[in-house]
Amino acid sequence: MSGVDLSRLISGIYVIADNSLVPNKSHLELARSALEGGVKLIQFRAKNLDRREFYQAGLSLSRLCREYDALLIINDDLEVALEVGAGGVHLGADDLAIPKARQLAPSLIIGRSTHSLEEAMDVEEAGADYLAFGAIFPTQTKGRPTPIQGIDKLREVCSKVQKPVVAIGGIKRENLAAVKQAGASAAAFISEIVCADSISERARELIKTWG
Ligand code: 3NM
Repeated sequence: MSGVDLSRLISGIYVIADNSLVPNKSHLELARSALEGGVKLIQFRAKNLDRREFYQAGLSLSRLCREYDALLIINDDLEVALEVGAGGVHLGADDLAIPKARQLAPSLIIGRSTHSLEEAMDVEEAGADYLAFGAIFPTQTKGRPTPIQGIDKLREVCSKVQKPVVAIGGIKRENLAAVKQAGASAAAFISEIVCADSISERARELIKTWG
């Protein structure tokens, strides 16, 4: 995406509002608490909603993120990202190819999940605005487990791609400093944030640890 300072937008603490581990909390509640804690980057991820529910929750999140001057990224669904006025879309390997996504939505920031150095380089070449690389550490959160990459692989990816790299998978307060030192632009969280007793307090701690 041209004319946008991606390294500023895709940086620091990247919260994935996904309530599959805490079904008693809504996506909106999760996002609001994270935003109150100072988070500026939210992804909306929901594998259990039908399209209408996904759209409606996305619209509420889009309004909320605007209030907090935060960037909203919609997982998987480019149409919903456009319809709700989100800032970006996050695609997986099974979703739209990046050139096609770019053609359909030139105004969106386009991110892509990657799980190897080769894939990360291909995705950059294909024109993604940022790439997520994982799983850095073991995680129980993702239904379909991805290979564990470790910090050394993360460092290698960060040194070989120019676009912002979002580290994902098993990231906690305790390992966040190592993730930053490896060169990641941002760190993405689900369980460490959504399972916290106080989400806003946890968000503040993570922001402080990131520095
Ligand atoms: N994607 P947690 S790992 C959604 O490797 C997701 O692509 C991953 O949750 C990948 O912070 C992951 O609780 C789960 O480990 C992230």
